[in-house]
Formats: sequence, C-alpha cells, structure tokens
Amino acid sequence: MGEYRQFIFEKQTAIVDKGTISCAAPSNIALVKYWGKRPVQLPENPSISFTLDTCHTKTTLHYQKRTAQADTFEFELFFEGVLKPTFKPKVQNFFERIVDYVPFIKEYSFVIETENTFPHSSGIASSASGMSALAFCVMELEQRLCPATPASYRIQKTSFLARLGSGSACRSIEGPVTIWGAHPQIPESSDAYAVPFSGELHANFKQYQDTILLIDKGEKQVSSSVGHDLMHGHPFAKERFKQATQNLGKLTEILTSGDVDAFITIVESEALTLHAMMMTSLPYFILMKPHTLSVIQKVWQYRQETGSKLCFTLDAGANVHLLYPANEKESVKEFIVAELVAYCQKGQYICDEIGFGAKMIE
Ligand code: 2P0
Repeated sequence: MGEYRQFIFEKQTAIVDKGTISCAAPSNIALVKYWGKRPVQLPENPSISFTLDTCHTKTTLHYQKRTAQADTFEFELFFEGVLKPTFKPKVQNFFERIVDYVPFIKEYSFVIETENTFPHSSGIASSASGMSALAFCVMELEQRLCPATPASYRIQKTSFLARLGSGSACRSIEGPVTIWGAHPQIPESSDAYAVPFSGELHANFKQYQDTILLIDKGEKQVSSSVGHDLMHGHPFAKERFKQATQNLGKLTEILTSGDVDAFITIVESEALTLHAMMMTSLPYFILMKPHTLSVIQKVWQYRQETGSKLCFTLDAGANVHLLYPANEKESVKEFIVAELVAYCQKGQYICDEIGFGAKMIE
C-alpha cells in the first residue's frame, strides 16, 4: 500500500448521517488487452479501451451512520430488486481491499441496489461496469464527507478503487478512450488507475460503433481470474507483454491519425492473441465457440467484398464485438441482420457505441 498513500482518506470536514447516491457506470471493450496481473490487481502490460454507453450498470447506495463502532462491514445487496446474498462475497472482498483508503465505509451500514442494462449472464462482463459503479458511489460518499476534494483527485481515486474490485473496471470511469498501465510513451499513465487518452481523437473514431453479438450466454468454463493466473510461467508471457506495450504505442498514434486500416490490424491481432494465450496456457482452454469463428470468417469476407472498415474484437468469452465507424451504421446493420444474426443465441445482439464514463443519476 505504501506506494499509494495519496489515496488514503484523511480529513473529514462534514457530518453525514444518511443519504442516497445513484450512479450509472458503463462497460468497456479493450482494444489492447489486459491479460496477466500481479498482486494486488496490477497489470503485467498496459491496456487501452473504448468506454461503452448502452451497456452499463446502475447502482444506488443507501447509507446510514451506524450507532456503534464495529470492525465489520454492514451491507445488503439487491440485484434487480431481489436480495442476493450470493453476490455478497464479491462486495465483501472489494470492501476489504479498499478499506485502508476509505476507512469511513466501516462507519456506515449500506443497502446496495444494482441492475444492468444488458441481459444477466449474457456473457458480457458485468464486473467492469458493476465495480466501477460501486467505486463511484463510495467516492461520492467520500466527497460528501470532504466536499473540498478536487475533481481530478476524485476521478483518479475512483478509478484506483474500481481497479481493486476488478482490473478492467478502472477503465470505465472516464471515456471515450482510456489507458490503464504504465506506458513509456505516456507519462501520465499508471498501473494503479486508468487515465483518459490525452490525444485528439480523430473524427473517424468519434461515435465508433460496437455491436455485441451474443454467441453463447452460458457460464464460462474458465474465469478471467484463472485465465490471468495462467499467465504466470506462460512460455510466451514475456513476449506478449512486450507486444501489448508496442501495440498500445502504435494505437495511440492511430487514434490521432485516423488510420482505420492500421486500427483494424492491431485490434483483430490483439483479440486473436488474447485467445492464443488461452490456448497455449497449461492447462489450455478455448473460450471461442464454432459460431465465433464463423462470424470472424464472415466479417473478413464482408470487408473484402465491400471495402467496409468493419472489424471484430473478443473479450474473454465467445461473444463477438463488431467495431465500425458511425457512417457505416446502416450498411453494417443490414449485414448483421442478413448474415450474422443466425450465429447469435436466440438471435440476440446489442447495439452500443463509445461513451463518456460513469456519472451520477437522479
Ligand atoms: C480486458 N479482460 O482488457 C481483458 C481482455 C478480458 C479479456 O480484463 O481479475 O474481469 O477482475 O482483474 O478485469 C477481464 O478480466 O479481471 C479482462 P480481474 P477482469 O478487458
């Protein structure tokens, strides 16, 4: 913890008994992937992502000052209106990791109400949006206890706390593009929190679209935490971490220059490399499904035939994220309906686009 003393809460200046905080925090899709970490939640390589918009978690935190001092956390958790004791260990673990930085969480009892805009167990990771939403609420409470906290500090600390909940969550606080992990060409970058991409995002990438094809909604056979762990002692790990660092450097230049073809090459290579790491882990595993590969083939064919700038990326799962410029919205939609919906479970897909991060809601 020593390194991050700047994030330890020190001076309470306001008295806060009870209240409510509601926020919405989005999911994000990595362009250069985070895969491999060291304790506690520090990435082995830097990653960069588009913040999403439609896919988000809404969380309401009701807080009430406890009457007696206690050394435990007190909270109840409702998911989509239903009390969910099974979700408690994740939040308990999160609170344990952040308590040194936000000690006041022991002084309150909480009721947490949370819901996702995307279907439950759709294979879309809810940890990024869920943990960033909860971190955002906790930081809003800190703000109420010390209203003079500068906004820049608050945003950075929110990302810092979110990371301790789930690595990729730290990239969901801001948008439209964020970078997590120290990178030699990006002086403000850090392993401890994400920072917004500071370059001028080229017009080609504004309102970039992400349509998520729900290929397989089943429970993943190998969780991301196990996958990250398998990068320890992985024969290609060292080269992979080096490659990710290089790809990130190139991608930040591409996001400014607007070279969409170069963007496609890096993004698709990153997706396949992520899954190649899984396939070459010991034990090895495959998260793609036959329909994942069918969609990839179709995307390549479509691009060759039409000159479209449509490309794909993958998360740690079978679903395919289709990325494309806003001016292709109509044509790609037609292509999806005609050629790709058949590969989606129950024909389901979600249309999203890049967004601007977590925010308070009424
Ligand atoms: C990413 N993924 O960069 C990569 C690409 C999945 C594939 O970060 O253990 O849920 O909570 O830090 O963030 C998924 O892993 O893992 C992930 P933890 P997380 O988005």
